[in-house]
Amino acid sequence: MKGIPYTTKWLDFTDVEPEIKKFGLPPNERGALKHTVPTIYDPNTRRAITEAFKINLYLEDQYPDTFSLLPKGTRALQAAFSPTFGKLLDTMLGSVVVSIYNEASERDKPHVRTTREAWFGMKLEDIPPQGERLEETVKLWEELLSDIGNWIDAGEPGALYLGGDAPVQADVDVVSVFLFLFRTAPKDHALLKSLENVSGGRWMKYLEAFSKWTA
Ligand SMILES: N[C@@H](CCC(=O)N[C@@H](CS)C(=O)NCC(=O)O)C(=O)O
Repeated sequence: MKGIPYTTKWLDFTDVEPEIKKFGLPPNERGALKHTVPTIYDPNTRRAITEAFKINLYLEDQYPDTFSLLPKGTRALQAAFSPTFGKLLDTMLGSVVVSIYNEASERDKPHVRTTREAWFGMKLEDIPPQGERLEETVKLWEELLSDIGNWIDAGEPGALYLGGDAPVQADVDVVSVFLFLFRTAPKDHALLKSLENVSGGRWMKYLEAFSKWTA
């Protein structure tokens, strides 16, 4: 989105920790995992930076003339949005873990199973919500979507994004959760259907607006 040239090195889950450790980075400040992707290495400064938000701050500081996702004056409110992003992600995560496990390489499967079972405190196959738990999940998901939609509407008239007529980091957080869900959830999953149908399909338009970056 910032127009900075980059290449991606894709890693198996099993290789994430040992590969990231090679940069001599300290363990993550947040989350259950010590070393994670995304991590970047910037050959211009010979610096490695890990954790999404820190990477974003680094890129803002290092490349100030590029498109900004954290414009000055929006940072406090974007920080206030962060717990909503966490809830949105947590609400959908349980619905996709089995698909991720199924898609993982044979080499990765034990790692994916062990870490996810430890996080959720249950057997992998029991994690995806069903029945009453699924209904509660959909309700929470729709409440979060409704809050986010109302906040967008409370901005400039006709605004498409939380950032107004251009996306900010909070929008990237939201659309990333949607893409994660689309790419990993079973095609007929209730969360996907609700994303497609609530609020007159506004979230499909939102995804479409991002397609120039996400295609
Ligand atoms: N706090 C980190 C969390 C990143 C994270 O959880 N990354 C996951 C993939 S999205 C990961 O590297 N997982 C490796 C694993 O599951 O072993 C951040 O904000 O970047």
